[in-house]
Amino acid sequence: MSEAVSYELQDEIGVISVNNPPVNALAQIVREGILRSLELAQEDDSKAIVLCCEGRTFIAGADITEFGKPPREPGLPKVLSAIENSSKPVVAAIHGTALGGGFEVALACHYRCAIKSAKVGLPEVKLGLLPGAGGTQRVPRIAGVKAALDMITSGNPVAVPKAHNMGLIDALLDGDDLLSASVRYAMGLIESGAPLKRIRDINIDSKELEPDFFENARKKLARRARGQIAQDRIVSCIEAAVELPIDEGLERERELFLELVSSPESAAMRHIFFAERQAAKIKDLPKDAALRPINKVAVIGGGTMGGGIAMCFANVGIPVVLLEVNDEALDRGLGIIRKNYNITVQKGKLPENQMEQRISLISGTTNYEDIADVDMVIEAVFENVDLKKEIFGKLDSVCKQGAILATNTSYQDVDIISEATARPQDVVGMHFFSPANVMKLLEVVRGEKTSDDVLATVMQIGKKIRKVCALSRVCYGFIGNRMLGGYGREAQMLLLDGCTPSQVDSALEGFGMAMGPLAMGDLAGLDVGYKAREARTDLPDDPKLYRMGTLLVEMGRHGQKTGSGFYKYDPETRKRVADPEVEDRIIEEANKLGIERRAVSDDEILARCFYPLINEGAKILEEGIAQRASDIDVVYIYGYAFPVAKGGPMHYADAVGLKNVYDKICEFRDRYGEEYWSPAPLLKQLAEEGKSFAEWDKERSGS
Ligand code: T1G
Repeated sequence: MSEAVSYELQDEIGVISVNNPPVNALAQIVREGILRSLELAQEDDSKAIVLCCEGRTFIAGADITEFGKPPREPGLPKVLSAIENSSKPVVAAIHGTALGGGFEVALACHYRCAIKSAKVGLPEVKLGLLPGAGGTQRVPRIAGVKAALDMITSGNPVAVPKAHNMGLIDALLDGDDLLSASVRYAMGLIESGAPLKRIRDINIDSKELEPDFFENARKKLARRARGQIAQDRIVSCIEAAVELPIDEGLERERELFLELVSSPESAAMRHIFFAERQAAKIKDLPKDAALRPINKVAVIGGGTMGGGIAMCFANVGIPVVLLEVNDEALDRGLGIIRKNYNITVQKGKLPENQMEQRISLISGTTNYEDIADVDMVIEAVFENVDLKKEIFGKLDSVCKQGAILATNTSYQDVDIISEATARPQDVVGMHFFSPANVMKLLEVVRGEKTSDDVLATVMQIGKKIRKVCALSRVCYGFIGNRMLGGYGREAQMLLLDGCTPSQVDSALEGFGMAMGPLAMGDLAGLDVGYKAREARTDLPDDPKLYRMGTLLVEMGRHGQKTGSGFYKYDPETRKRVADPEVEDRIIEEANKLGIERRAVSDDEILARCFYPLINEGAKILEEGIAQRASDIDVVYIYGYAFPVAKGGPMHYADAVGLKNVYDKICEFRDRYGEEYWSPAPLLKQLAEEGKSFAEWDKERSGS
C-alpha cells in the first residue's frame, strides 16, 4: 500500500480505503496503493473487495497537477485492468463527487453503490480533455450512446439517483455509515452468488442511432464550444466504442487523450481551473481570518443589477430585502425578478415550485429601518458618487454594527464612498457583472481601510452564491473595465485605418470572443460609453478617439435599442447586418482626418485589440491592483467571455511570448504615438528577462 491507501479485512470483505486529501485525487501514491491492495486481496481470505475513500468525497479525478509532467508508474489503465480482472468482485462505495478518473475507477469495478446525495461525472471536457481511462468506452455500454455523449461532452455531474436510473450505479445506500452499508452490500453479492459483472463484456446497442448521428453531434458541438477541440475527440471516442471491440476502443481513446493532454487548449483550461481557485485566496490575509455570519442581506436599488444581485442570494436560500425609493420603483424591481425567474422556468432550467420558494425569500421595502438587522447590504444604484455617498451615510446610521456595507459600483472610488460612513473598515466593493444572476465574475474591491474579516467573508459568500471572485484594489475601472479601455479604443481606431465593423468583430469572434467589441457596444448601448466619456476629464483631446462611436450616438444610432449602431438590426431576429451607410461614413471621417486607409490583417486586429489589454494588465500588476496575472485571466474569462481555450489575456500573452508582445507594442507606439502605446515597465522587464507572467506569479506566490 502507501500512506494514501490502506487495506484491511473486515470479516470476509477486503476494504481498500483511499485517503489523499483534499479530494482523493489519483496521484501516483494512490494508484500504487490501490494496485498493491488489490494484489494482497487476491491472495487473502476475502470473498469480495470494497473500494472506498475517507474525507469528503470519493476519488474526484486524476491529479491534474501531474499533467504536463513525465508520467509515473503505475499508470491508471494498469490499475483499472487489475480491478476489472480481479478474481473477486470489486465494489466501489461512492460518496461526495466521483469524477473523472475517479468515476472511471468505479466503472472498472464490478459493482457500484452510492449514497443518494453523491454525484458522479466525467468533467474532463472542462479541462480540454476527455475521459482517458475507459469512460468513453464503458458509459455507452451501460447508459447508451446518446446519454453517454450528453454526459461526457457536457461534463456536468449526475446526481446518484439519476445515475442509478441510467444504470451507472447498481445500488443506492441508506444511512450515513457508507462503509458498513457498502460492506453489507458486498456481503449480499457474495450470498447471492453475484457474478463478476464487467462492463467491457456488454455489447452496445446502436440501432437507435440515426445514420448521421455522430456527424450531426460534431456540428452541434462545434457551434457551442468556441475554439475547443475536446468535444470533437469525445465524439470520435464514442464512435469507436460503437464500431470497435473494447480493447481497440480503449486504444483509440488513449491516443486521443494523449493528443488533448498536450494541446494548448487543455493547458489553457487547466490553467484557469487552478487560477480560479487561486483568485479566491488573498495573499496577505491570515488563513484563519474570522468570517462574519451572513444570514440576511439587503440590496439597495431594484434595477436590472439590483434585481439580479437579489436573485443570487435567494438562489442559495439567503433571505433578501430589496429597498427602493418608492412603491412604484419597488414593484417594478420585484417584477423584474419574477420575470427573470419565469424565463428560467420556461427554459426548463428551474421547477416552478423552486421559483416560488426563491421569490418568497425576497421581500421589498422603501424604509431603511427595515434593513437595520441585515448582515450585509449591497448598494446597486446609479453610478453617481454623490448618490452613493448619501446612501452609505444612511446605511451607517441605520445598519447594525458589524454589517458589511458593499457597493456594486463598476468604477467609482470605494474609499471615497467609505468616507461617508464612520465604519470604513466595513465598506467593500462587490462588482457584479450584468446580468448579475447569470455572469459568474465578482470583482471584490478592497478599500484602503477594508478589514481582513470583511474581505474573507465576501470571498466566502461570493463562492456560496456561486461566483468566481477576484480581488482588486481601488482604481478607475478596477481590473476588467480598466483594461477594456484600450480594447474598445483600438476597435474603433481600426475602422478609420481601413476595417469595416464586420471585419473587426469577425477577427475577434474567430479568435473565440463570444461577441466582437463593436457588436458588444451596440448591445450595451453606444450612448452608455458616450456618457461615460463625457464625464471623464482624463481622455486625450484626439479627434480620432472613439470618433465613430461618438458620431453614431449623435446620429441617434445607439445600437440594438434603436435598431442601429455600428450595424443595422433585424427587428424580428435582432440579427446584425452590415450597414453601407456606416461604412461610407467611416471612409468620409477617415478622409476628413487625413488618414490613408489601408488593408488591415486579422493578425493586426487581434494585436491592436488584445495587446492594450495585456499592457494595461501589466500596469495593474505592477501597481498592485491585482494580486496575480492569473487573477486577471480569471476576470476576463468569467467577466468578459474571453475564450477559456486561450486561458485569458495574460496566459495568451505568455503563449505569444512577452518579447513578441513588447516588440509589437513598441512598433505601434512608433506608428500611433506614446499616448496610447506606452509599454508597461513590467512588460518591458519580463520581455528583456525572457520571463512569462506565469513565472512572475510563481515568484510571488512562494509556490
Ligand atoms: N487534481 C488536483 N487537485 C485538485 C483536483 C484534481 N483533480 N480537484 C480539486 N483539486 C484541488 C483544488 O485545486 C483545490 O486546491 C482543492 O483540491 C479543493 O478543490 C484520467 C484525465 C472535486 C468538485 O476535473 O471539480 O480525471 O486551492 O476548491 O469546491 O480521465 O475540486 O485547496 O490548494 O474545487 O469542494 C477530472 C476537478 C480530472 C474534478 C470539489 N476531475 N475538481 O470542489 O473544492 S482529469 C475533475 C472539482 C481526469 C481521467 C481524467 C472540484 C470538486 P487548493 P475545490 P470544491
